[in-house]
Amino acid sequence: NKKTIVLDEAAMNRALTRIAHEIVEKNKGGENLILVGIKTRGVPLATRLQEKISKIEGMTVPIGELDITLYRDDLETKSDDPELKDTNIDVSLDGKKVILVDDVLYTGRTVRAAMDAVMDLGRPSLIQLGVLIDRGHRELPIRADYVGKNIPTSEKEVIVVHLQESDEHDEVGIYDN
Ligand code: 3GP
Ligand code: 5GP
Ligand code: MG
Repeated sequence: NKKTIVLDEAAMNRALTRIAHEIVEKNKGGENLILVGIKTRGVPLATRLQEKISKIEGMTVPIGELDITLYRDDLETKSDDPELKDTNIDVSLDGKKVILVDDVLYTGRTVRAAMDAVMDLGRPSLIQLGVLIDRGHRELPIRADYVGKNIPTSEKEVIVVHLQESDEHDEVGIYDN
């Protein structure tokens, strides 16, 4: 179980700065945006993007949270449908541009569940997706609009995402199991 570091703190920060710029470029500013982080590590990433957009555009884009989990402990198995456990979104999504934020995009099933949850809450004008890492192996026709880094993994490899907020330092690594 060898580890290869693919993003260090500086590289992660640059990637998130770029994504913040891409978000405001694509959406012509920060108006009507809401960043929705998928728990757990999508939430601090959404907060960092909020801060960066605030520096770029001088406005605070609202943030929401979705808790979507697999109903099993075995993370190696990816065939179960993730389900919505909890929602924390205070603002109306009607007419909003919803930007889902997650750490790793893999099969796409979590994002599918997140889109269902968002659509149940209101009628957004559009939904976009930003992820820190796209590790491939999609099982649904889902892609990210904003990607920190594409890391083509084997099915056996696992991406480990450490964030300052939860893990004391910023680092993304690949572990081969
Ligand atoms: P996160 O909640 O901080 O995003 O899914 C629960 C946690 O397990 C996730 O953390 C994720 O980092 C980690 N994890 C590692 N490998 C996998 C995997 O293959 N599938 C899922 N669903 N989570 C994984
Ligand atoms: P998907 O539903 O696309 O298969 O998986 C996405 C979710 O599972 C993300 O929320 C992510 O946290 C987690 N995930 C899937 N694969 C990995 C991985 O290799 N590393 C980490 N850290 N998380 C993963
Ligand atoms: Mg996640």
